[in-house]
Amino acid sequence: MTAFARPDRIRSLFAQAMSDMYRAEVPLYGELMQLVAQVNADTLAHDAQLAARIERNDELKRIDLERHGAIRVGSAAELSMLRRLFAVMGMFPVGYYDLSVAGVPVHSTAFRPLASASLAANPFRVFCSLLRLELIEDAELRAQAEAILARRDIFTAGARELIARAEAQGGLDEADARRFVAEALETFRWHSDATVPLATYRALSDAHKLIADVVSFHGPHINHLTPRTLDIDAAQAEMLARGIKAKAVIEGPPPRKAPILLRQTSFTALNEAVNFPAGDGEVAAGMHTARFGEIEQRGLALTPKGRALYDACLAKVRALEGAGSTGGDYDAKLADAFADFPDTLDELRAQQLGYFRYTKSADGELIADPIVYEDFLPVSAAGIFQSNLGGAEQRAYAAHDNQTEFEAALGAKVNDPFALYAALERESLDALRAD
Ligand code: OOG
Ligand code: NI
Repeated sequence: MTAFARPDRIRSLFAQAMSDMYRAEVPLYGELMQLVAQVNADTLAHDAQLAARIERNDELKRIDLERHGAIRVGSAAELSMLRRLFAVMGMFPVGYYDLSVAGVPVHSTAFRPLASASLAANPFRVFCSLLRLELIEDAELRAQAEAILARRDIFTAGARELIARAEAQGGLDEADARRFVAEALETFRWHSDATVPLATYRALSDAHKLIADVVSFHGPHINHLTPRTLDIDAAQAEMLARGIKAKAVIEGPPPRKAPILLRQTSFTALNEAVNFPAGDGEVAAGMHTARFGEIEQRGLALTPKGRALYDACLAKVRALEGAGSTGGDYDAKLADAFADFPDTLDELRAQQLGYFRYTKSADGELIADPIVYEDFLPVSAAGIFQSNLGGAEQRAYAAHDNQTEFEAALGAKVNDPFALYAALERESLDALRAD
């Protein structure tokens, strides 16, 4: 019997293929990658403590690698097939995100590795959103969107075959794994030819730009890839210095001595030429904005208690701002709102606000390192969505979260992120006791 390729390896091959494809399609993204690598090298050169921690936690080799990408799909059939596709690469749904509260008609999960060894091998994950067609008010337009989506197949025949084989055999051999990566990649490719006439695109776009993005194309083009930076303020400044049009503000918590959760910023989506079918083999020229680049800085994963404090602090700023993070003196208000959030690792740990990984140094001293947050933040995600849909795009939806319906579409329950972090912490303690 030939041995199966490890899912971690298939994910690495896939992440590399995605990165190469996206760099070729969106050259500005290649520049962003270089910029981040430079900022990370500078940061590590100036912060010996951080460098030691990163080395200790086995993160050094993968530091400038892509952390995540994002796609948006239109139907339960597409979402559940994606779940099966990602499982081949050791990526499983974690978390439920309701973005309708922030004016984006989708709900989402993130497919990612779960075990610490897998995260260390390759951390790549994909934020995946499902369009909530029920939020299209116009019944006729809703039916039309549904019919258009029902006609497309976003997976190649080869991908479907290899997914079924992986499930039946319990894995793929090396040759099949390579074929699988090539076939899976096709689902994420950009298509400059739309599947709907310009008038339909416009009608969908008027309902919400995101609806047009999901419904009008052959597949769910990857809309961004995101490397991890160790200093997002430096990276943002460098983006602006290079004339890259960065988002007005950084999403997430304010700058801190002890980073928590996730801070993110992006460069504005490209305005790209699209051909719309116009009958008799003719095409009409139009434009679409979908694809952008993003960077993120990750910090301590918070416990439910820490997360509740984070949400309360963020809510204070959003109450002041109305719509949210749009610029002005947002940074000062954000810093104010988080003034009472403990900002040393010792305090965060003493108050049980975050999860830690415990090890012992050579001379027997207990070391508590922050466990890195591997997931997403719904308010930040909505901010990223909005800034890349032309800024003003926002609707008030009366919807509420519907995890049950999302999981029915997915064909599985999503993993609870808190339980995963708690398990990582416990694992480290168990390993210490076993010594
Ligand atoms: C996804 C936006 C969410 C993030 O990093 O929070 C996201 C999208 O625009 O499809 O990627
Ligand atoms: Ni993102």
